[in-house]
Amino acid sequence: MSRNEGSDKRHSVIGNRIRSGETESAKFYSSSFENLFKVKVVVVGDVGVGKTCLATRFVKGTFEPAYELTIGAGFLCKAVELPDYTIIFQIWDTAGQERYRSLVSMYLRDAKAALLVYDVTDLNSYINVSEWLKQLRTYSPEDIKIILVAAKCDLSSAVHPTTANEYATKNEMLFMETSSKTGLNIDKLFTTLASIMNVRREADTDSELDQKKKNVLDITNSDSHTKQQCCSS
Ligand SMILES: Nc1nc2c(ncn2[C@@H]2O[C@H](COP(=O)(O)OP(=O)(O)O)[C@@H](O)[C@H]2O)c(=O)[nH]1
Ligand SMILES: [Mg+2]
Repeated sequence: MSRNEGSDKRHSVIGNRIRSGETESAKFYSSSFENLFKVKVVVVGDVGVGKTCLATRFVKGTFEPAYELTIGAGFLCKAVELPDYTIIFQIWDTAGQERYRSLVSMYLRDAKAALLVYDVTDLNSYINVSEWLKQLRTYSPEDIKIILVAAKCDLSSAVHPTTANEYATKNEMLFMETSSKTGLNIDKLFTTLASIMNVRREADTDSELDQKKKNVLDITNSDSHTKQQCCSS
């Protein structure tokens, strides 16, 4: 039985909502926040590569093909439970258009992880990966974890996965083939991210724990705000 299992009967994280049951969620989290970590993930890549579908597929478990263009950025939250701790992913789904590039760099500043997405049917979106990587390396923290994500793998590919995998390795990224339509590797993408995050090492001091507690409570209290920001709702 995992450490959090007993508590899950009263509280569960569903989509962008942290639900509380018999007791107030603040009380619950103040007793168990040591095992709860918030990780900001930024999703970048050209417009139309499937960023919004990917975030939505992971958080809501659905594929809604006719997405509107993302304006600026919006975020969704979902928890991933590992044996010893739980990570709450705050997933920032950004707009891929050129005019939002400077805005994207703002979101990168305190990102702990990034998903750099290209569309396997669109060679141009793969060619542009190097531009996105440049932006990531310029504006995000040095120790950011990046996964190169091949999206729409249910369709025939214009980019050989071996080529993309080699590029990823050379540039210190992981590589994963996904499909938001079929669900291929969507959960695995985030459990992989969770397993490489080094959250324990980052939260050693009391002040960091205090900040983390505050962050968790912020999420707990900001459900309506979160909903407004979600591009897909
Ligand atoms: N076949 C297929 N189409 C997808 C997939 N993911 C997204 N799409 C389609 O690609 C288009 C753009 O997706 P969207 O998530 O809005 O791209 P974004 O601009 O990067 O956020 C939409 O028409 C989606 O239906 C996928 O995994 N498979
Ligand atoms: Mg979008």
